[in-house]
Amino acid sequence: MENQLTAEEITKREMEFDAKIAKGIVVEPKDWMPDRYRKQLLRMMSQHAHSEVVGMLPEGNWLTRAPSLMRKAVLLAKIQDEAGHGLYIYSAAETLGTDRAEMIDQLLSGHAKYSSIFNYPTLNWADMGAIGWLVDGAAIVNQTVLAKCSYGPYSRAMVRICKEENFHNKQGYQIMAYLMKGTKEQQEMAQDAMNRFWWPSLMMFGPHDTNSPNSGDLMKWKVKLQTNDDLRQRFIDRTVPQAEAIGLKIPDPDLKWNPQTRHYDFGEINWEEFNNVIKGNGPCNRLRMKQRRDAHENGAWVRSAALAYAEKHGK
Ligand code: FAQ
Repeated sequence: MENQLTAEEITKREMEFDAKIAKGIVVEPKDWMPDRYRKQLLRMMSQHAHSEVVGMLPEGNWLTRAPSLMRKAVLLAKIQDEAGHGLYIYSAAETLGTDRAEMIDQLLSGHAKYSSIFNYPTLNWADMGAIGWLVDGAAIVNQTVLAKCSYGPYSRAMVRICKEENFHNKQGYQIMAYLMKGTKEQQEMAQDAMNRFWWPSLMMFGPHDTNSPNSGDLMKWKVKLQTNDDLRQRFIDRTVPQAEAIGLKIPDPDLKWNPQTRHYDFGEINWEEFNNVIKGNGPCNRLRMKQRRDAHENGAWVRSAALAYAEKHGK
């Protein structure tokens, strides 16, 4: 820890640390690291883990109303995967010295963030397609890069998570493609889901680079290898042709292929909406927190039974 070292020693260690990062050497839990690196990682990893867990709620809303047994089984498997992702990331975050219970307390007391996207309602079955395709699609674009980040436990968790997110992404796209081959009502349902989830999916990548206070540290230390805007662009470039292939329209009048840059130009995100959602005033923030707190209280007996079992069997 830094407080046991003199200022000179800290400077020397920080220079060694920066040189190690520059060489692409992966940082492991027992290695020395600057306090700020540890804090930034914890902030990002805890919000990521909370996102996976809160992210189960909008899809959980449709478990009892899936249109067939096969769709229900697939959705259930996907939601269980998200719970697993939360656990991998909480475990990886614990290697930085913060207990999982503490991170969960921060979430339940409203002090920790989770992704803005999960504060939007899921109003029709096509929303399950839009979440798998767009939300998991955005998560993959971000996480494929995070799988190469400088912190070993986080990068290794991302490798497995990305494999599972790929399956989620394909099942979501398949739901949308299936609906687009269906009746006029089904096509309208898919387009409605697209209209509501497109812009919030772009917001998942965070503020513009010029308004992103954490990017400087994170890029310097190779936690982030690409900026918020670069990843957002990459997501748009890969998603627009997928939408076109099944006949869905992107709800952005300014969206246009730019032959010079070889990227899509697109309209401005509603940052006022984004800021409101991350401040807790989105359409479902209060509901999500209530659902999470209720689930935590209702699960108390499971945690105490598991603890009693572990104590009895010396685990
Ligand atoms: N929502 O300085 P930056 C998933 C906050 S997983 C809420 O740019 P940073 C799987 C940010 O925390 C989705 N808050 O921040 C799934 C910071 O506030 P703070 C989650 C946001 O860290 C699918 C402030 O704004 N993925 O979907 C958001 O450099 C389906 C300033 O921002 C990850 O978490 C936002 N969208 O970049 C599950 C990936 N954007 O903390 C279920 C890991 C920004 O200083 C179903 N995280 N903020 O108070 C990251 O890559 C980064 O943390 C960013 C933000 C890109 C999210």
